[in-house]
Amino acid sequence: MPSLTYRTAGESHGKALITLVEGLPSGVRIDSDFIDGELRRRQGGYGRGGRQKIETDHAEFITGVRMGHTIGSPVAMLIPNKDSRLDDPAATPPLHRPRPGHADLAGSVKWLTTDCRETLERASARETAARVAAGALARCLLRQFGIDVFGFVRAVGSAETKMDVTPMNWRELLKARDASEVYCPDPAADAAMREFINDQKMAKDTAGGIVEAHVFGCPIGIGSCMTWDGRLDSRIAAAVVGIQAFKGVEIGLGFETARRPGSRVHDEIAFDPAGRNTPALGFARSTNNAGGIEGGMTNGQPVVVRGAMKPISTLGKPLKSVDLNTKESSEAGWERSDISAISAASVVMENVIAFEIARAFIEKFGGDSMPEVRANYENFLGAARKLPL
Ligand code: EPS
Repeated sequence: MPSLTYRTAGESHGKALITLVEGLPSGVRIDSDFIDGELRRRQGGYGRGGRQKIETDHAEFITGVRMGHTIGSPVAMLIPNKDSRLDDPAATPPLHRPRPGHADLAGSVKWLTTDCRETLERASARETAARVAAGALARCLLRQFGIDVFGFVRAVGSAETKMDVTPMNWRELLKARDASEVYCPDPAADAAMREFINDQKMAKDTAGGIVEAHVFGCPIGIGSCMTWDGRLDSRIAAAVVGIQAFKGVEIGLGFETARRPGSRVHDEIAFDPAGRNTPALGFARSTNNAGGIEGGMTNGQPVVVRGAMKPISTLGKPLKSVDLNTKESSEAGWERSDISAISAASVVMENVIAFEIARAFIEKFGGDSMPEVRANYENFLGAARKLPL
């Protein structure tokens, strides 16, 4: 059984972004409104630059879908770039002064050019639209098994929400998040975050932040402790730190686990027969410090992930740099950019995590068609409920 995978292609100001998803079973109903809704959310947020006023991202299905559902063949999606001008040298002039923090310097040297544009066009976070399309497509499958993902902005600069997210309150929080320009469901924190972003704008500076995602409804046992790259936490960490500008990832209590004794870290196990028919099979925890993953496998509790995004590296008041042609000291180049893309980053993280969940789900329950996947899923849960066999 081939695993579920995706690749992307496309430059920021090229013709289009492309996503190729392989390994989906036939019979996944495509919810185009949902996928485009996620693309629209990725375009939004407080502190974005001018580009998002130009684009109206939409994923066009080129292959793999017939009459609104997958047919088992590779799925290619195309997101056209309206601001397409890569072959026009006047509209995309060379950039010789690398921005500290961006891919400009390392990429130019690596590909033996002094024009940073050759690298920045692909390094740009515009590519995350293609990843969101992949994740949102995977969610069309996950939602058929009651698996949902909720992402939001936890912190921007010193502004942070202490809000608890639970299986009971997340749908309410989702409404509050969608009413917030920063994508933070806590109105007081939302105001403080906007203020921090405004301050950076005034100072011609930029802002990063911390985003958080919760995955609800995962059955026990997806992922594996048997191989390092089969561990779900290892894959999630790679997917999150693989997002442009992400510098750190935490699962559950994360780095805080290192500061506490074991008795204040590990989540005690109870059994509640009333929960026997849920994906957690009745195994209950009063805390979820593990963030839903033990031994690289889901344990039936929500999967909880945080990612740290550094501030955007294009500064209105540029940092010192060096001209790659003359080697003389100079200010870094400036390109149209965002003051903060943290809200968009929450959408990207939520969707790349969803894809990793779907990949592990398909590894455990995969089949050629959705009825086969459904049968495998029900069969496993039925056997697990009967333990000891
Ligand atoms: C982005 C598109 C880009 C940037 C940003 C994210 O558009 P443009 O370069 O045309 O203004 O706004 O990219 C970066 C942060 C970056 O470092 O390149 C998008 O669609 O998300």
